[in-house]
Amino acid sequence: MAEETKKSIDPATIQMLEKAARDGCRVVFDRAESTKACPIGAEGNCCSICAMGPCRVPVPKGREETPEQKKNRTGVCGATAETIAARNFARKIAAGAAAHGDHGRKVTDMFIAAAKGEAPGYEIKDEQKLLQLALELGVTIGDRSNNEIALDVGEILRAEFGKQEGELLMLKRAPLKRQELWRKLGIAPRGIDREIVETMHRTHMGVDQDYQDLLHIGSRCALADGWGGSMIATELQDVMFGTPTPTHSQINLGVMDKDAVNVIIHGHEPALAEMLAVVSQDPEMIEYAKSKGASGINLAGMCCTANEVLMRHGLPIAGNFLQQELAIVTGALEAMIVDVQCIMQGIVDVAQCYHTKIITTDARAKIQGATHIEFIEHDAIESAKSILRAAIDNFPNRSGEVLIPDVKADLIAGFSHETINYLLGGMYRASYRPLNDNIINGRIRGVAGVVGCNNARTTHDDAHLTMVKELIKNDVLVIQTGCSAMALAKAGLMVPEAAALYAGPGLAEVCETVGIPPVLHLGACIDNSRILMAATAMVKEGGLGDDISDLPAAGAAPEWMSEKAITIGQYFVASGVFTVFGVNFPTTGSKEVSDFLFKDMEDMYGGKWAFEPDPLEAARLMIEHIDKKRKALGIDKARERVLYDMAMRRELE
Ligand code: SF4
Ligand code: MSK
Repeated sequence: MAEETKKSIDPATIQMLEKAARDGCRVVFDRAESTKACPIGAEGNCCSICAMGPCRVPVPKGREETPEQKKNRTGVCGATAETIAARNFARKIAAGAAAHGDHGRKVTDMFIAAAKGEAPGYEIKDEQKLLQLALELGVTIGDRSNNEIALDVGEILRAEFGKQEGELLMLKRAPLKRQELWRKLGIAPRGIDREIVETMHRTHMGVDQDYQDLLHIGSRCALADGWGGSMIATELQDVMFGTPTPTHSQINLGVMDKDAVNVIIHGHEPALAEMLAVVSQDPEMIEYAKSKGASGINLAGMCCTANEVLMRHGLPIAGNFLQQELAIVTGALEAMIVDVQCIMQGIVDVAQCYHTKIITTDARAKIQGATHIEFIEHDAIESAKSILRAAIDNFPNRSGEVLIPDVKADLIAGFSHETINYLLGGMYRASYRPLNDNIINGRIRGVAGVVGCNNARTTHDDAHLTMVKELIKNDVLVIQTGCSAMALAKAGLMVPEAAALYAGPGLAEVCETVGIPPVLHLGACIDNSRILMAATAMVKEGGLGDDISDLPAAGAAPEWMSEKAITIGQYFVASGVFTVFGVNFPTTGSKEVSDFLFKDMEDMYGGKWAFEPDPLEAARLMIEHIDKKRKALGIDKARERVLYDMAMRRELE
């Protein structure tokens, strides 16, 4: 028991780890013990990009290195430890940008198909957002139909992926000062694919071998994700599936139902999940489930696909990244339906211990040993039904012990940046003014974006919870996405009542007045673009400087594991945000590269990286940065003076 407690702080996870051990089933936590991380690769000191290598260039431990020894510590081609670390880092950025970009491209293709009437079942759900996008992109509105407008919007945004020159259109959303800085530094991205391709080329053997230059083009590639691929995905998903509004739901393995056909949809893209949410309510499908002896169909999400359907349909979440195999261990999961990204190959082996069917649905993501049933967007309803039928057919195959942990929590999700606008300012004067005012008067000390994954090398969920509790205790409003948001939701911090229990007095007062939790769920990893938009809205509202880097704000990914997290971190830094990562950091093997990321980038971008595995210390760094920005804005005194008298309470209301 003590052993399992160290692996996770989540009681449902601990219970399922014990069951997996009883069942003789090996899961990710076991594999993390038997497969040790390579310390040389972890620090960025291994290069394997050509067949003269892999070359390992670690800093010698326990002895001072002479300049001569350092000079000779190179790969076979002569590449220095700095070049190797920077090249590895830039390649991670390119991979993350490619993942988000390809998601964005697929959404754009579907959006165009829906506008042409070639994807029945998908339609324009948020007309207002469509018209706003049309205005922004210069598309004629007049008396044209939504589909005609959407077709133009879709074509313009699809062209952003293959654009060869100029600048990405959505860069214009950033504060003017930020745009000018990107142009001056030569890091304003031209086209999404172009930046990814150029980064891959420049990091090929024998091309760009200046570590500063490599990190710089890495920034351009990352910006092509944050203000390009990810932002396009979020915008078009909102138009097609609806912009999220606050929604109540539940989270953790306890949302599974032992009497129903349990189906989990796992991955990142919402197209199939949206359709499954619809067809799982179809009386014909429910009857089919009953004909197999089940009480009905229970659909839940996992990882970011879960966030997508949670925000728009209130569908429950079964868990975050490290829980994907544990849902199978319950013995009650008929099918895990996966699309793309963050799907561990291990789920196929775990499924062999039980009766669960693993169904891959995307041509880009197949797994040996899984059943592949391709989801056809052009025939979405029938296609989703046939996938669901395969899950239902598996219900009679249940065998062995069924044990669903009696652990779940309530949560409120769906805080798009538009919703924050309405909630704070009211329907008739929607604005970020109240947020800015409460930051200026000191009730809210600042804002922190805490995002990212779980990592089997560190105690599951612990760093997320410890960091966020410390931040809100110090009156920092926390906004979240991805698996980090799920960690806080499971711990019960995403309900309005959490403000009185966990938040400092100023933040608690604002949350109680507005009726929001102290920790806001903004969506999936792709929706970190919503955080960029929220930060920009705060700048444009006035009173907190004229660039994102002036805001009393910080970012963190305390349990990151994915390359996408590095891309997100880099686009935050290049947008002016101080960003702290935990677990490990892939450049610590090179002092020069780390210094460039942890110090010099602040002079260039106004934002920089930090690495701090202790979540309390990381929170302290974030608060220190927020206080530094408050001082620079001249609003540090307001916070010292803040007293909650009746007049101020009335003014809040
Ligand atoms: Fe080694 Fe250079 Fe080849 Fe990298 S590119 S593997 S450092 S020889
Ligand atoms: S799902 S990228 S483990 S947050 Fe977006 Fe979670 Fe990280 Fe995947």
